[in-house]
Amino acid sequence: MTTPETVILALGSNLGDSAETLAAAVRDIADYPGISLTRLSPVAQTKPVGGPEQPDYLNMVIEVVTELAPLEVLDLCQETEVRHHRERKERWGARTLDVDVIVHGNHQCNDERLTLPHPRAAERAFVLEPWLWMDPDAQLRGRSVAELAALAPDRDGIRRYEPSSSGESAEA
Ligand code: A4P
Ligand code: MG
Repeated sequence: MTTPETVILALGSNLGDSAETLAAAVRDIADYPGISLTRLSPVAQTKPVGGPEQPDYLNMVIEVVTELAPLEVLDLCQETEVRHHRERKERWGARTLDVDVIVHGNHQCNDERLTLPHPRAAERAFVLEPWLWMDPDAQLRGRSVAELAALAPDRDGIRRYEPSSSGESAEA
């Protein structure tokens, strides 16, 4: 155990009932021993970045405060993915749940299991936009998340998730 750190986690889902999966995953993480959930973002509906053709994602970020070490936080992210039936078939493929560690305090890490800060977060609006909605003053690698989000190539593919209007049947 060390001093408490502020940790940003990014959640994504594009298989199954993604809205329910995200809500349940946030509850699971908040219930985990040693974790205090401090903030959570609205949910974003996002166009897929990379990988094969696949459905839109729902993405969100949460802020937790914890004394758990970075690799312990990664373990809890991966346990949460498994609990929600994550299967790893292809990189960047569709998934019921992805939980990534974006930052863990000021830790920098290049372990074979964990890179911190997350190596692709700074260029991904599907992480940056919800983070900004949650915390307009957020910083990543010494730059404002607002500035990074404005530059992200996928920024036009992000909108607030509106449960009542996003179902396929609503498009008929
Ligand atoms: N790993 C290393 N560092 C980290 C970290 N900071 N957080 C390792 C989490 N995991 C980290 O991840 C692969 C390996 O990364 C793990 O074994 C872990 O030890 P994975 O979750 O098994 O596979 P993945 O998610 O398919 O790969 P990757 O490279 O992490 O993908 P990304 O970069 O997370 O991208 N488009 C939209 N709109 N929304 C999305 O959520 N997600 C992806 C996945 C692509 N396109 C997307 C979305
Ligand atoms: Mg991942």
